[in-house]
Amino acid sequence: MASRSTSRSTSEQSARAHSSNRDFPPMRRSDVFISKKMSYCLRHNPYKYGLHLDERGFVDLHDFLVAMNRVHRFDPPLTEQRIREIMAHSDKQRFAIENGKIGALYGHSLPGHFIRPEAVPPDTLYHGTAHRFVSSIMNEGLLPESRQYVNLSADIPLARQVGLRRDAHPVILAIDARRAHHDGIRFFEGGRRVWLCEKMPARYLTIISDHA
Ligand code: HQG
Repeated sequence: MASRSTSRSTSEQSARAHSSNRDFPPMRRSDVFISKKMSYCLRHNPYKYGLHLDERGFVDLHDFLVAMNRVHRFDPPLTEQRIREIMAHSDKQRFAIENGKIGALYGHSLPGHFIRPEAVPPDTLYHGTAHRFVSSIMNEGLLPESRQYVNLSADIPLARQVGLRRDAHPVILAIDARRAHHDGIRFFEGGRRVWLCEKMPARYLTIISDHA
């Protein structure tokens, strides 16, 4: 009896000690949650994290992890391994880790233009958008709006996914990238499936899917 009573009292003490160390059990955040925080930091507001991006939009990975954990108090802490898992599971290549640095590959709204590798595009690219923007786009072309670059998709499913963010029945535009490139418009890599350009005049655009 005595030993059972001692044993129970020890486990109760241990449970109390545990609960006083941590009010809530650690919550493993979803890939999407972490990816959105990473995008916010690396595309839009590194200053909130006390970080400065280089001319390519990259920052030291160790500094990035320290800052992300400080601001968001991730528990368990965000690690390079978790970021690599998120990147590997993603449908889009939003981020890259190179030479101990991390950066977003597209989508920046910070002033200026981060340097992206210039490359020859495929013959046709795509852009998914909302019906309400189409007349303006067909007049003035695709503009970067709040981003550094216009975002183009390498395939129709991705363009549809992008357009669905703004319209349940998005309009898909095809871009004659071959002719645009031939005419001197510069294209930049935005990671797997994403291409970037500074603007895309309307003469290279064709509406290929419009379920209005
Ligand atoms: C539209 C997400 C009127 C354009 C997505 C778009 C993408 C015009 C909106 C990435 C226009 C800008 C970027 C003009 C362009 N008149 N509207 N002349 N020119 N527009 O969000 O391309 O998932 O800045 O059609 O998936 O939609 O976060 O660009 O509708 O890949 O990684 O102006 O952001 O990536 O919207 O999306 P956005 P976007 P993540």
